[in-house]
Amino acid sequence: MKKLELYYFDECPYCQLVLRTVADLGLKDKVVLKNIRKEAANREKLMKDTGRSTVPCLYIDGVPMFESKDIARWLTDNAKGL
Ligand SMILES: N[C@@H](CCC(=O)N[C@@H](CS)C(=O)NCC(=O)O)C(=O)O
Repeated sequence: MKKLELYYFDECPYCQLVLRTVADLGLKDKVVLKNIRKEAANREKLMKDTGRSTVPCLYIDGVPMFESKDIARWLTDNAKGL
């Protein structure tokens, strides 16, 4: 089972696209949400790992993936095996 962590914040429309995809695919219990506005430590971790604070960012087994459309596509393609 893959470890999935989504770095996001609520007001970000690109994050909302990914969050909707997560919900639509029934993956809410499989994706750990890391709000970067509510938890400074989440933002710091994202910055430390990637040098960026851009969201959404999905960590897949510790490897960060940026770009909402790429993330949504990956989730859709892999949902059955998660
Ligand atoms: N093309 C990107 C756009 C992501 C984006 O612009 N995110 C904004 C928030 S809505 C952001 O994180 N801006 C701050 C930054 O890039 O440091 C995607 O679709 O994921």
